Amino acid sequence: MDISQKLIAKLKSAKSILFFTGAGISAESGIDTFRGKGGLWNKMSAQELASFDGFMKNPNLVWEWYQYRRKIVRETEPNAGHKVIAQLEKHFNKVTVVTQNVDNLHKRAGSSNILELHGNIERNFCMDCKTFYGVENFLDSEKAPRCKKCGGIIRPDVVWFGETLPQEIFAEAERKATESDICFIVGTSAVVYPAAYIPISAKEAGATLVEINIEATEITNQVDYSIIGKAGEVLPKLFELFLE
Ligand code: BJW
Ligand code: ZN
Repeated sequence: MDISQKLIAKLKSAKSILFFTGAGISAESGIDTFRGKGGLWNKMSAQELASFDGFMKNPNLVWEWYQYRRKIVRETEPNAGHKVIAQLEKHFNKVTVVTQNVDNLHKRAGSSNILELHGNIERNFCMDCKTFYGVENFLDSEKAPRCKKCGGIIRPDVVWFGETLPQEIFAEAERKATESDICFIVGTSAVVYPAAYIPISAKEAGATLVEINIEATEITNQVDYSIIGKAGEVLPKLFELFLE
């Protein structure tokens, strides 16, 4: 891998690093991405499974799909990519992870500053009284469960199409982006907004953008460095200097 000396020098002087991650960083853990080869949206309908209208039309089908994905997430482990990002907290003043993923793998890898833009698959909430429920409450529920307090329908705490992102988390992510010296864009197609504004905000505030992906994406022509390769291989190689 040819990583220019200029990037290495930038890394050495960086104080604040931001990782903007997507489904591709978890691909090597065995979790399907949404788009591209083998992507979930190639075989399933985003409208039916990841929208509020889809859920209201058929809550049991959507619930079943999330239960299936939760089972996969529980059986997987963070990979080398997640782990390197977590280890970097020892070497840089500020490391922030802004993730579109709902799989909790950054947390399980040990990262401590994580901003989840699209929620977390391990949480649910009652649509009526907003009580939160962890996944452990419904391990065997094949149908969308009802709230123990008010009888309302319980849904996964994730952000579906057409829904607003958690406003405070998004604002904090924007703040961290504008404070960052380097922003790594890892394993995301960068087509889903407003999440995809995060690296753009970082760039506008002067950060160096580095993309790590197995192929070129919507954002490649705006980055300073594009590294084509798997996150679980590129990240350990790129940071080996700092991890020794
Ligand atoms: C590897 C690798 C390896 C593989 N190593 N790389 C402006 C224009 C047009 C539309 C819109 C717009 N603004 C808003 C919209 C609508 C919409 C949107 O953006 N649509 C576009 C798709 C066109 N946005 C929304 O609806 C958002 N809300 C919103 O805008 O609210 C305001 C509003 C309110 C009311 C009315 C209108 C607006 C909400 C978006 C929510 C997205 N939700 C999902 C599901 C989450 C829950 C769940 O998991 O079930 O989030 S969809 C899905 O996409 C998921 C992801 O977080 C998100 C992003 O995907 P990601 O992570 O980039 O994955 P992929 O699969 O796309 O890419 C994987 C990449 O990895 C690829 O590039 C591979 O090459 C790479 N890769 N292996 C490195 N080993
Ligand atoms: Zn309730």
